[in-house]
Amino acid sequence: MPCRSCGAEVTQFLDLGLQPLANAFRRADDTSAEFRLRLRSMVCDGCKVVQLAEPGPAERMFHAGYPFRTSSSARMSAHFTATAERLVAGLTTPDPFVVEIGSNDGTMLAAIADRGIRHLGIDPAASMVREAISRGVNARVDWFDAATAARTRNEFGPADIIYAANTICHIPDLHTVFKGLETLLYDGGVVIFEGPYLGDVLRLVSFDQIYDEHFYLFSATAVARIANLHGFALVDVEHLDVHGGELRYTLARDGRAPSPDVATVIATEDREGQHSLARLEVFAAEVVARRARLRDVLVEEHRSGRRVAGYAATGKSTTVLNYCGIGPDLLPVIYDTTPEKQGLVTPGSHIPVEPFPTDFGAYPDTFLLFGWNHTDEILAKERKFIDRGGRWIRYVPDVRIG
Ligand code: DWN
Repeated sequence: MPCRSCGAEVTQFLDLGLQPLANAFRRADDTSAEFRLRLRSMVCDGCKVVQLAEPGPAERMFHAGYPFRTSSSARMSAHFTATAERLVAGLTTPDPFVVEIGSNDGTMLAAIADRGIRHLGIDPAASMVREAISRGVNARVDWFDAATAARTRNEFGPADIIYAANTICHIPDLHTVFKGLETLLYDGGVVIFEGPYLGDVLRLVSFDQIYDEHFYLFSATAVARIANLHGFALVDVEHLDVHGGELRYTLARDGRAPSPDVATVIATEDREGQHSLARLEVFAAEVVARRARLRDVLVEEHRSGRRVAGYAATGKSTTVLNYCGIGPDLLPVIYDTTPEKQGLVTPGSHIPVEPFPTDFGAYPDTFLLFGWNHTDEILAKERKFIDRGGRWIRYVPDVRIG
């Protein structure tokens, strides 16, 4: 099949089987059929981008009640406040305009709004747009595409910065995204976006980063090639230690010289053969082994009579639960802070999601840490559990219990 980004041939290297939509939490009594997508990871022979074989139904994935909120992590809230400060520092025109694609609950734009800078958040999740507006953010329910970009430019003028976090990799049709970027961006402006990094997924074997919403798994090599296809240049790249390892890409089309970091990261990716079938097939074999080890540890903990619960019903956990065949028999409950998920069951595996117990005595003996990308924040929060001898089952960067 052709690459969705450049049309060249793609090759499959991983098949996680039929998986439900990662954030399709549902009522326990909902017996309607669950949409399932065959999660197959491909690599493109042309632009090198890693992508899913087929996209999920966007309108079912990013609906009005989309349950993920950026502010569910204090660490991420701080990250986006710092990001806003970085963006503001880069503004040069007298009356700048900042656009965020996938603005979610307005965590990043709230800091821009506080400075009185013209801005617009665009997000298809109406519930999150309402939250953003309640924080004083100018946000609208919409998809970002060429038409939205044209309307936005007509209304506000060109954007100095177009920013997106964990959004561009969620959009299979990059052509309409780049047509929109081309239309909306001021000639001397920049596009800055960040998302899960292929290099970290391979290094950590964090296979749970692969799910319907993450249509692409970007790298500097792939983003540079995709940018060039659309008249942009990758002019900076920065590694971020958030969400399990991400890259932040800066694109421009004003002929500015790229940072040396771009060539450095691309050379590293080339040296590690990150886009080679040989390397990707090693990753696929490690995923199979990781599944077996995680199941073994969980079954053993269950057999020992110790009470086990999941920690954070992340989107990523849907892949772990369904690919590893973990259901309520092995994991009776997952605790999560998101009200929109509490009282529902997980996609496919149908494990109840509950608020964290207020009575510490109801805490389990062991947590299966689905929120591994927030480990520091979570361990600091759960000092009492740890001091009481509570154990953690982890599966990234390897399977261990302790
Ligand atoms: O790319 C995406 C990332 C940015 O966010 C989206 N496609 C969907 C989402 O992925 P995720 O759900 O895996 O994100 P997190 O931030 O790894 O997990 C969020 C979930 O974890 C929320 O339901 C809240 C929960 N959580 C918790 O219960 N206790 C999170 C923290 C930090 C906690 O202490």
